[in-house]
Amino acid sequence: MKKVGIIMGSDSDLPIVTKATDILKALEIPFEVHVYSAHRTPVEARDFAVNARANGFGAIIAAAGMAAHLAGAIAANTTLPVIGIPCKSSNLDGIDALLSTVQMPTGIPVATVAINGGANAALLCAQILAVEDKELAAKLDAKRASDAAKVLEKDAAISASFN
Ligand code: RP5
Repeated sequence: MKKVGIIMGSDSDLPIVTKATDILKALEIPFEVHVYSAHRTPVEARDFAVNARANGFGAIIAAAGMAAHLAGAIAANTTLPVIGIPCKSSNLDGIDALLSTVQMPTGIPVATVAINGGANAALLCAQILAVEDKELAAKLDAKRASDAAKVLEKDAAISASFN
């Protein structure tokens, strides 16, 4: 199976990235995690993206906060799918990172998830890889069913209290 590359702009983004790694581990998807910054280590960030396909990656998650150019800078250097996670790491509550990540120019797309949306970034990667992987698709179907069952349990509890 292709690997997922996870790049974060700073180790202070790790709590958000952990939401993604937890999902990837549960789905048994191989991944690598690195700290590369579009601003502080632009050469390393670029090199990772340029070599990612040859190095066995199938999708890349880029998590960054503030003036979050990391996902865009990665996407500029690969045609692998790039999922951007805007991180809430400033006194602008992540709106700065959201706009910096989502507002990409035509031709260089970044699939942007919600502010701090680490879990959905991993699930989106899984869904991309599952296009060509029936076993992974079955795991995703099972997770959806399990998640739905949990909601119905909550409905039953709430219904028992109020209805
Ligand atoms: C961004 O600046 C990082 O992705 C992080 O979210 C934010 C703050 O970085 P640190 O000052 O904590 O290293 O580039």
